Amino acid sequence: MNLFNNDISTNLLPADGVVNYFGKIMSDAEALIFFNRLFSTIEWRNDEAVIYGKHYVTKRKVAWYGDKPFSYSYSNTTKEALPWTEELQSLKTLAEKLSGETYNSCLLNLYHTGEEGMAWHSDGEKTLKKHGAIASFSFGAERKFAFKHKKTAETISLLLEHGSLLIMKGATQDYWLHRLPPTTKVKRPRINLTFRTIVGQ
Ligand SMILES: O=C(O)CCC(=O)C(=O)O
Ligand SMILES: [Mn+2]
Repeated sequence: MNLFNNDISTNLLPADGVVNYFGKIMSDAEALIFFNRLFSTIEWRNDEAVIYGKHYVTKRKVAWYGDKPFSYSYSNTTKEALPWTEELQSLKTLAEKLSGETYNSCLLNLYHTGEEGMAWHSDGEKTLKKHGAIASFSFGAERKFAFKHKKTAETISLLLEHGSLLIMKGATQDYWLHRLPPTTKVKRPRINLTFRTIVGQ
């Protein structure tokens, strides 16, 4: 467990990728303003997936924004990016400044309670820049986040705090899965934003 590691230069992964946790990068009050604005201004939709021909609708809500109306396909569904809002534009600029990388799109998730989470996956879609950085902001309820190595099954966990930033880069998506485990302990909502780079559109 790596719950309290808050040194941004430390790679949380032992090998095969780079994950830096910046911790809280703004005050709790500022993070609450972002949470409230994102909650009310983002066009939240229930996520849909087609798995083995069966149509699923998740309780978790999602949204997809970007520089252009990029298409994003996963689990056999396609979404078209909406234009940046003021808050997304300023968070994109902040992520670019802190990480030294650029991003052109953002996937957002709204988890109403701890019972909503996200299963093991990696963000290695062909439409994403290979080995491009992913910048992940968290607002609202603090949740555990975990990485699992695809070959060794080694697991690394940390807490994603209100107003925090996590960067995943290099070969991380090739070798590691990540998930947001569900928990009955958390009763409050959380918003997550992952800034990404779409290529070839
Ligand atoms: O909610 C999170 O912290 C992670 C979300 C995630 O992994 C994703 O959107 O691909
Ligand atoms: Mn992901």
